Amino acid sequence: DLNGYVDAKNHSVVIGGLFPIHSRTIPANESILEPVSAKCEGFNFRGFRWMKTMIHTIQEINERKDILPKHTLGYQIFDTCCTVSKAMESALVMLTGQEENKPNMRNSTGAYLAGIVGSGGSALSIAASRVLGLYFLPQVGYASTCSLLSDEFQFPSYFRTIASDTIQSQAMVKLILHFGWVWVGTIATDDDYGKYGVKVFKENLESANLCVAFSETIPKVYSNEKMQKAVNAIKGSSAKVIVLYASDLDLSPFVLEMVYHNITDRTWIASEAWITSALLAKPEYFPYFGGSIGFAVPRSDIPGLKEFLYDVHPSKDPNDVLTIEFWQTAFNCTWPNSSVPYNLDHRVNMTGKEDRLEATSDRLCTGEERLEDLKNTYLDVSQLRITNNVRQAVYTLAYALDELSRCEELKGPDQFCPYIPTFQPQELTEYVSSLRFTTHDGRKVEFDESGDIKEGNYDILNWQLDDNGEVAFIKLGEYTFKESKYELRFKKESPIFWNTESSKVPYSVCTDVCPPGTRKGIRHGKPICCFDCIPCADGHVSEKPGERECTQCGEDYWSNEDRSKCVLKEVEFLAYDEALGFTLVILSILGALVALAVTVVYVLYRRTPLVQANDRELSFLIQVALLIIMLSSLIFIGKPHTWSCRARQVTLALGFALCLSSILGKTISLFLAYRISASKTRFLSMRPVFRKLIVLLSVLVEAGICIAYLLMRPPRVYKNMESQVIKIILECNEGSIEFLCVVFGVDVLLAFLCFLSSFVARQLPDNYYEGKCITFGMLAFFIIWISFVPAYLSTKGKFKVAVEIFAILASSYGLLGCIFAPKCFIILLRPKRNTAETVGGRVPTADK
Ligand code: TCR
Repeated sequence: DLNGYVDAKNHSVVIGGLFPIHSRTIPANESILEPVSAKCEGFNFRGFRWMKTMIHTIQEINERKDILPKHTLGYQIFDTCCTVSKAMESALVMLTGQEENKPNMRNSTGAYLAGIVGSGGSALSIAASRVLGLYFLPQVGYASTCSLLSDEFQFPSYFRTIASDTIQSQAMVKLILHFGWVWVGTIATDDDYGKYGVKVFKENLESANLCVAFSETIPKVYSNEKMQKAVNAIKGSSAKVIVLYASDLDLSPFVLEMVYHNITDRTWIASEAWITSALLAKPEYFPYFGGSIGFAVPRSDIPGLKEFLYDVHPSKDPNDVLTIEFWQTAFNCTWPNSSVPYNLDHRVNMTGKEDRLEATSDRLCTGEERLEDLKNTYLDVSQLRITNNVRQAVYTLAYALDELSRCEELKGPDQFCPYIPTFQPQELTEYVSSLRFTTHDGRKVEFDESGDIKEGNYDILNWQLDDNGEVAFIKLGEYTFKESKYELRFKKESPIFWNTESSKVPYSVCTDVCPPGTRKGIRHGKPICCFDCIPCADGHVSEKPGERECTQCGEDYWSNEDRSKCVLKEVEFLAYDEALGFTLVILSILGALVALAVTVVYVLYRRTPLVQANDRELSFLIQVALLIIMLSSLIFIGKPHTWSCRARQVTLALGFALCLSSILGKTISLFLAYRISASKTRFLSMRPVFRKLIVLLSVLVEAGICIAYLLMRPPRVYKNMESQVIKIILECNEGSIEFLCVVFGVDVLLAFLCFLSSFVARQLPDNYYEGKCITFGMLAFFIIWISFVPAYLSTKGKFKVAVEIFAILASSYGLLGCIFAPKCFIILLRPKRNTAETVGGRVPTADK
């Protein structure tokens, strides 16, 4: 009791066909004990068209003189009702020739079964192919895309004129990458097509580092509980892009569910099975599914098919139950005297109740109904996609048979050649696997070792509303595959309709891309697309959005405020043009001028007793030394260079050495004078040459040490990065602290001697209080340099140098002030006191 068509009379070879002409079987009544073939319901216009196309193609082949000229093909077609059991049953019937339980490849009419076209859904093909594969009976699928069918060991004689879902799933991932989506949900029907399709899709998605937000199945048999699970997943997820792997027939309840829950603002990535489905592409569903994007088998035009399809009328054959049912369903009427029930529906609907539209339509069909007025999927030849695959599948078997029949022509009569109709099925399978032909529209058909089509392409379609308010499938581009080359190409000019509030490309992410300056932080137990954005640490940056790690800035660089860029560290030194530097420059120049002024005064009054007293030359030397010291502080200011680093300490040390040794020259003579005045001996008196010798000696020693210092461990410029992270402090590295101590040690020693000798001689009564002044000056000098040490050690950066300059200036001002200020005062303002008398007195100044 199988629905179907047979035209096998007078034909030596027959091609079997399996088509989903009904959508489902009617649940069996349990009281029946005897196994009977299930009845079907839900007339499927698309499947009916496919089947008609097969018949049309066979007729076309029979008419052609170039294919199988000596044979005519017959066909035997069964309705699978989209059910595995029906498909199995049909396959067995074809194999066994109905009643026999042993295959004889002969059908009931005695014609030889060459191969089978079909069947629709993957699950059915898989089931049928497991049986047919036992006998290597060639089976050519036109719509089954499950990746499992590529397995040549499980399905050795299965071929298909449609690409495997592996390719489609890859294409989907490419599409997702193209639009920059990261977070994608998947919904699949609970069958081989949906589950394997999503499996391959997920694998590809994950290897592209994208994530699956949720993965749900929609039940084949309506179950509210399972459906709600899927709906909740969609509602609760931030994924706005959802891949929907399902056949259109299984999708209707899901679509209604979307409408019921008013779930809009989602972009659906359609699988090939529903992207061009007339069942779903209705304007009333457009708010929910508009903007869907998917891959479709390329469209084709089949010459003569339209006329053939229109040539259908129930009055032609009263036994043709399918045509009668088609007519009844299409025109919503009952054909007179027919046993075909009208439009039954035993499905459990969404409310959970079984609603039987048992009643046949009251209206009787007249036979006058016009197909031209009908808007029906069956007659719509504008979207011949799978239909074209059916045609190619039939042609595949026909061409293979043709080559088989020509075997003798090709190989010569001596070779072993199979003959129609006595060939073995595996022989035809061989021919199919090496077959190669070009279709009427110029496409190449060739199978690879797993039986899949070798090259081809998909159309990328987008659901848009046309001017008539109908859903149109707008071609956005193509996805071509050939051997291992896959390419996604978009047409430039075609605008895409997006079903989003903004009508812009939807945004589907788990968490937003991390802005520059932050890095991705893993959330434990969450997919890699969900992360926290953690700000980079100081000195680390991330320049581009979405960076995984912050990179450390180079040595001379530091992060900017947003941590989005490395910027050159600020270079710090005591510059001339900043306030502090400038003040110090002024002070030192002023000091130098004062020293000069003193010299000028001394030169002008060089003949006065005061200047002459206690060695004029030494006074000049002191003034020169102070001048040098004052000016040497200038070397400390400004950007340090190697030369300035080397010059600064040495100049200072020499300056001090000169200054202090000259002072020492003076104080020693004072000291001696004091001793003399105390002991009344002139013995210890010192000649002026000796004093100068002291100076020379000290300066020479100091200079020697300095030269050794410069030669052995010279100071150099040093970029100090440790003391402050965001700044580079340019400073002078002293080279060797030991040397520096020695260098200044000499100065300290001199200073100490000066102090001691002047301290002893401070009581010496002279009118100009030379001893007291020097003692005082040396005290100031010591205080300044002693307090310098902690101040210097506790400051940082450029202020260190400033402290040093302060000490230098203060100490030299101190000396200048203490030693020369009182004298200049007398010279300039109290000239009366500047007389030999007063000077002379009891003071036996040892000079001259
Ligand atoms: N492969 C599906 C069935 C299917 C289909 C279709 C059914 C495909 N394309 C178009 C109806 C209309 C792709 C399967 O199950 O393998």
